[in-house]
Amino acid sequence: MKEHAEASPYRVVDARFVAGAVETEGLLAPTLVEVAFAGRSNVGKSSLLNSLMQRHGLARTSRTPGCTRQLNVFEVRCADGLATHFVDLPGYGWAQRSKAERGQWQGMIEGYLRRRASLRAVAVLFDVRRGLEDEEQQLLEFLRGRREVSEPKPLEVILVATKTDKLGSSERTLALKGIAKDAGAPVVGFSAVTGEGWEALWKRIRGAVL
Ligand SMILES: Nc1nc2c(ncn2[C@@H]2O[C@H](COP(=O)(O)OP(=O)(O)OP(=O)(O)O)[C@@H](O)[C@H]2O)c(=O)[nH]1
Ligand SMILES: [Mg+2]
Repeated sequence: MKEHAEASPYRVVDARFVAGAVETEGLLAPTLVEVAFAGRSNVGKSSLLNSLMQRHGLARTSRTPGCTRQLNVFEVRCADGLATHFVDLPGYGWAQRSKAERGQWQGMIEGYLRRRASLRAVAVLFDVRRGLEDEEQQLLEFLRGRREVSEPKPLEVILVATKTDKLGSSERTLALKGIAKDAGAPVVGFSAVTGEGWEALWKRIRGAVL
């Protein structure tokens, strides 16, 4: 466990797997507000979740893209009483997937993002070395449409550049600045290896769910 996390008021006191579903209809009725984590396959969604929740191996990770094939819901509780659901979404853009499977993914994810009333924020993850590509732009466009119909609070979209440990510090700073400028929005740099961005991301999440 990371020292910074141990000392933080955001310290996670309980994190558990609640349920998995292959379609939105299979999900339990929401009992807590939710934050979903989306991004292409292999970008590091499940690793980031384990890091945020301070639990190794709770969300399954793999070097092989396409590891997470269903919506996985986790319940997280912090020392100060904050409770939320985190939803690990299957990754998109997995080249080996058939067209039918891609269509299925899109239907499932879009259905979830469109209809889930308890959804307060979506973290859109992308590799810091790639930035925002077509798929991310499409997802952001879709979320902008969804934002407008959210009540009572607009849906928060949190841009997260993952695997920042793969770049040297000056390259990393430049890349993050460039992406934020292009996106016209702040970007959280995150590394599941070093823990960089842990507190910054929790802050954004708490701002959306509280
Ligand atoms: N260096 C580095 N590697 C990472 C980081 N995060 C994830 N990885 C690696 O990237 C690979 C994919 O990570 P996952 O967390 O399984 O990715 P995912 O986005 O959940 O993938 P799918 O479930 O297939 O959509 C694994 O080999 C991880 O160890 C990071 O911050 N730094
Ligand atoms: Mg995964």
